[in-house]
Amino acid sequence: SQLLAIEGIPISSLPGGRLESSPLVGVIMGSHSDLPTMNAAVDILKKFNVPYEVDIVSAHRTPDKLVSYSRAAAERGMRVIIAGAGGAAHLPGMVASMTPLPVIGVPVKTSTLSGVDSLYSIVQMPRGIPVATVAIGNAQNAGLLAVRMLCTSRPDLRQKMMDYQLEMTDMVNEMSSKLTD
Ligand code: RP5
Repeated sequence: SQLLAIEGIPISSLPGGRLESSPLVGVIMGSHSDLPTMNAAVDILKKFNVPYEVDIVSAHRTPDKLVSYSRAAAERGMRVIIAGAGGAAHLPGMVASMTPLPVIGVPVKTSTLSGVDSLYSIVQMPRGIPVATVAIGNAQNAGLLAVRMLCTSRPDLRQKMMDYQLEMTDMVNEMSSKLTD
């Protein structure tokens, strides 16, 4: 397997990284520089105990890997792919063109155009090839959307999602009650 390092850590040794035998969700990104953004999706998958893998797949720098990864994903047992990219962000759309699985695109914020370039690249897909696009930099929502997709056939996950939503409600109510104290 490919040994990619992120700040000296091989990606294969990241929690839930390439060692996971049957990941349900693939979290991929165009560059190691996207990892700080994409970690929020990984955190959600960990919280919901969903098997996942993380990898770097660049539409431009590793085009052959893009093809092999996308074509193999469904047969490997994956159910959802989360793809983050910045700038000329072709990764999510190209993956979606080569797999029947749902693809969630995360537009990564860029320094030159603040991620508007990434957003437009990802959201403006042609008819026939959908990519579910989250807000700029919002990989947390990508993770949550992936879990919700899995919820359609997993009542246990659905329950966890409802608990998560209740937790948020409780948190807001608590903040609100502090304001009126
Ligand atoms: C895209 O180009 C990546 O997804 C990244 O967001 C952006 C910049 O990549 P680096 O130059 O930081 O590797 O392909």
